Amino acid sequence: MQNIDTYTHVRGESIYLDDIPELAGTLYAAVLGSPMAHAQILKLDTSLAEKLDGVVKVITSKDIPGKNQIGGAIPDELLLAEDEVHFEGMPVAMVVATSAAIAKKAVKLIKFEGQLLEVITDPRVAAEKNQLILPPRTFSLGDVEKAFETCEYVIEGIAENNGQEHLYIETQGAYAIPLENKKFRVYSSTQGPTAVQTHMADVLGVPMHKLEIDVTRLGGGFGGKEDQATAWAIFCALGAYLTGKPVKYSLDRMEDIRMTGKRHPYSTDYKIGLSKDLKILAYAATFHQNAGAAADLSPAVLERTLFHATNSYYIPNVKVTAKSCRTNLLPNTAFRGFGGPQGMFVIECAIAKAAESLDIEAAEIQKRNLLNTGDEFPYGQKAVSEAHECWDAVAKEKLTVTRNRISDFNAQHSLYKKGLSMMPICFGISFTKIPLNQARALVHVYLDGSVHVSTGAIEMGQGVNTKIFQVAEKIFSIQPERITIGTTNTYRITNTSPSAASTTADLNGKATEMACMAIMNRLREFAAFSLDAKIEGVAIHHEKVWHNDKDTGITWEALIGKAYLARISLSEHAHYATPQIYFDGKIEKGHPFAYHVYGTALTEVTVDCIRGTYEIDAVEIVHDVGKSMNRIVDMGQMEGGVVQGIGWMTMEEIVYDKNGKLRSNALSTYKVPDIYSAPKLLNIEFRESDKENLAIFHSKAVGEPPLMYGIGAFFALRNAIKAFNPNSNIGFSAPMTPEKTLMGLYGNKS
Ligand code: LUZ
Ligand code: MOS
Repeated sequence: MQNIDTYTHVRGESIYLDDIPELAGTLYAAVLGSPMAHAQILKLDTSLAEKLDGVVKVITSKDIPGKNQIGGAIPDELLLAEDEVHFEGMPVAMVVATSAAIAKKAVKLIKFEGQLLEVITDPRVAAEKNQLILPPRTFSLGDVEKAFETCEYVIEGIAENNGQEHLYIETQGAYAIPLENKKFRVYSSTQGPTAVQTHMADVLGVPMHKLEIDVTRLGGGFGGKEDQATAWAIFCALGAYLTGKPVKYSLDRMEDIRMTGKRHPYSTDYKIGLSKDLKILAYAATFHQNAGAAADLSPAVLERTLFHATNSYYIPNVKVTAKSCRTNLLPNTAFRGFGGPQGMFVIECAIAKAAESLDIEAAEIQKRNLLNTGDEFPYGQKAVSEAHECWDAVAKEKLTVTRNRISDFNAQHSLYKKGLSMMPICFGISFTKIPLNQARALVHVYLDGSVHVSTGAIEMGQGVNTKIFQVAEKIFSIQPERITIGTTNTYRITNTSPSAASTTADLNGKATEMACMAIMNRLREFAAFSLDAKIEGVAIHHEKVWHNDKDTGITWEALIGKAYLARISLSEHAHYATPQIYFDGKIEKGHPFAYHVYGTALTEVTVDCIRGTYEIDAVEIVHDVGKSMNRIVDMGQMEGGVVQGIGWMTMEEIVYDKNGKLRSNALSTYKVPDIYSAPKLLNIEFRESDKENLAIFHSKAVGEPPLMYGIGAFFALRNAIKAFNPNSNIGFSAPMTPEKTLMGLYGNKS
């Protein structure tokens, strides 16, 4: 089944925030971001801006009716600066005007003067100064110190990864409409309507029930709108509250890049110990997460780094510690993988370095240490593993052939070199914060037999509404034309978890399944009663009521009509909470994930050894899907994820200067993969399995896991560089840009 949005997408009829018709009298907002990364505010003069024709109001922290606070887990984030600014781009004041152009012009007329304070951009410096968001956390298994003593080989090093700009096609934005009695309806491009509603209630000083947040769909989120859509929605609501007029703010691309957080850069020390037969006996790492200037989701991201620190490997002795370090950069936030990719990158660096020092292929170490079913993760959960199956499927078909072809090629070419890498993945599915693993669905059947489904799921291009649609279609067994998926609305579905953690289809799909089942059970009971038949013999499918497999002549529509007259409820609100999961933070052990997703990618690259440029020739993947409920949607998620991961690992480079100024603040200075830099061949094989799992219709979550295949590109490039210059001094610092590649081709170890 194709994505249910296909028809309106290709016709340009799909509704995004900017497509919502505006009411007469709508005003437009723009925000002044701090020009300094860390400063005491000496002067904030808005008088010139206020005088500009068309400006209705200039708003500062003093105008906030409720609390000036939008922090999530930790209340450390102001909506508008008061005495100090902590990062460049931090909102300082907001203008509301009769046009967006006037609002932007007025922002430039606000005078900001500050006394510069010390700017910290490096997480290690922050850690030395004890600028931590929370105390460090450690996961451990076995006894690493003792285990290192017994290791034949012990290798240490440093790994660094950079951040990543989300670059959702639709920028952040919102549209707030004031209603009667201090009620507001707010359209927001958010992954988390409840986060918007909660913090908006605090800032406006009104209860949550006054706030209706409504979302039709997003033009992408990737985590960037899990927490960080909130501020923009509140700015609009605040403007609406203070002016009594509808207020809209749709950020332009540069505002968005300059004022919103990104993936977390990390700097990590690692140590890995192997036995003579290449078993990894011990692994230790200390992660320094660059959180930026506020906590945002950093503690949760940090936690997932620890959960995925051993990737797809069983290691009996592990000690991994992570520090969330406060710096004067944009507050970093959720991004597809949510700290998992950062953790997995480091263990792959450790394995690659060990392999290089032993003069073997990394794959020799990787394959000997893959998880088996029953192996324990450092956090206590036991694996139900597909790691070997996926690895073997790729290795058997492709590894030897590719390796041989590459060595022939490299022998014949002196100025082009190829490299390959294997990248196994293992990603845990569930919010690591256990209470978030719940969802609700509200299903209505109308008198004509048509169906409306509401859930807490946000459609952001990932196809979740298509999967929810399939659930309703399958349970009711009715024609697709009869079903509509509604907007995500806080008046229909309350207290939603953000659409995140790859869990959206599972959580909201299961709630939908439950609601539809409840209605169907009532209908079946009613049909049996009307037919004076035993319920066991009665079935409803293909728009008909059947008795002992014989058509009774009662159609779906007739059944619904009769059920209504008999006063049977045709609506249901269902609640789903993932069973079996728990986690004890005191001992850092538990069973936090409903299940894991596995897979392996083989990546092949060619480096131009004069220019340092490169091509990704091929990525061959075998991916564990459970039982895919929608191949097209799943394939789309996988292809997008792989390419986004490759971008993070190769060409996307976020650059701040020493003063905390973002230099890569536009698409002229920040490069994401386009069709030319995408892999020439991207081959994804679905590996289906009959094992039980907690996924919706056994179709495993597919949102985040494929991103981590992109890590393989980094190591394939590294191997190509080493093929040209075995003595290269290339480090473990991602992204592997063409500049770094060129330096690596010609820089030698001393
Ligand atoms: N968001 C979140 C996430 O709040 N908790 C998580 O565990 C998570 N994991 C992945 C992506 N977003
Ligand atoms: Mo996400 S990183 O699942 O919002």
